Amino acid sequence: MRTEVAIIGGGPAGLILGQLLTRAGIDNVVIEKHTREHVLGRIRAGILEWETVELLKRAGVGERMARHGIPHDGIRIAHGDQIFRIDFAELVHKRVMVWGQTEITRDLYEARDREGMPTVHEAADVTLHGIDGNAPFVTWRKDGREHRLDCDWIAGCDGFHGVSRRTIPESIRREFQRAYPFGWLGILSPTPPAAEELIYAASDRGFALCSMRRPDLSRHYIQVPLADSVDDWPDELFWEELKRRLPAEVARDLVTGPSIEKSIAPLRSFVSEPMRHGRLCLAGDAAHIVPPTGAKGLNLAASDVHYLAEALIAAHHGRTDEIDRYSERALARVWKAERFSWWMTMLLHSFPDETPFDRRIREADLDYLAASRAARTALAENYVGLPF
Ligand code: FAS
Ligand code: PHB
Repeated sequence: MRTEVAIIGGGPAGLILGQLLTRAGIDNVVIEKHTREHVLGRIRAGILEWETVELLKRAGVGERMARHGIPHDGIRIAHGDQIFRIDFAELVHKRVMVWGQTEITRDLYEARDREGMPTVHEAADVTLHGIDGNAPFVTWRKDGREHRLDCDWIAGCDGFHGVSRRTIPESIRREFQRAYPFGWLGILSPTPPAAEELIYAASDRGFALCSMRRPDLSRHYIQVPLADSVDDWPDELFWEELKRRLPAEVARDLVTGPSIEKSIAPLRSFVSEPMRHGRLCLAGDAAHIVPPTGAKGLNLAASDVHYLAEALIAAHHGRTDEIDRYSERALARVWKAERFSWWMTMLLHSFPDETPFDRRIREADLDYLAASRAARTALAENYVGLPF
């Protein structure tokens, strides 16, 4: 088999890139480790920057989002019983869209089917070859035999645990990371949201987030110790703890119900540089991870593939200047999102080893945010997303 671009990974980064390339007339094959059902079963991101919304429209998957997505003009921040709003519309004249990653991935797969583009699922032992030369290729095992795909470029969109990043020689890779001493326990519940906008809560008992997917489907999170497992958190204990972390007026009206999904995700900040080596370019979680506090993970995957699609389209037409600057261009935006996600995480979470001084600094930061339009504007500018 031969194609122009081999895309490793059938998550949002790989599928959005596949759509952008297909619509530019560039052949591509997506090679995914799991079944489509497994990929669609993941409950991940929920907030889209408006640049991501526009990118999804360009990728041909904006129709259902336009009908069912919920535009939001702000978020609320709760600090104990105090609650204040970050008014995106008033401060930076922008908004975000509430539309789940699961829905995006579903639309992307259906669009790929309509375009008749090849997607390999259940590809085992995916291996990248020849990325330092001009004739790279990918091999994998499926149905008891080895397969080979020759290509011009490989897009490593296979997430944090994928094979692509590790194909770049260790001597070339520069990795930067910070692990956080807690995780997020998240539930999906067929209950109305806690409020009409997201509530990020910094309480003495730890962080909580009240989000949503639809008017009848809520997504809530609480910070938990890394040693916890989902079994430590039966639904009633989760709801009780969530209410204790919310302002009394919000807790009083919170509608509880059964969880239809429950999981714990660790939090880390991670960047691997460079995002290009020879004929391999990384995009999305394959190159970087942010703590979900800033709702940046999926949106960074979107800006990466926006830049990468432009670069591969230019290369298709004989120009390599764009691909030569892809890594630098993508990383400039990645690091600003890493900073914002780290700052939101430090601001809103309780740290086990926090000193009384650390705690007062955190409280002063929250008080400053509540009182300063300049501080709220800075948060709003980053939350709605810096320009691609
Ligand atoms: P993905 O990890 O989504 O996709 C990579 C794909 O590559 C997967 O389908 C995987 O099966 C496949 N793959 C892996 N190894 C392979 C191999 N060797 N060969 C072929 N395929 C391979 N972001 C937010 O903004 N908000 C959130 O609330 C949020 N919650 C999250 C919760 C969890 C548990 C996790 C892990 C992430 C969360 N994220 C969140 C971040 C998440 O949304 C990512 O940013 C987003 O999925 C990035 O998309 P991709 O880069 O496509 O990576
Ligand atoms: C979500 O709805 O899953 C969500 C929203 C905002 C975040 C993280 C997750 O910062």
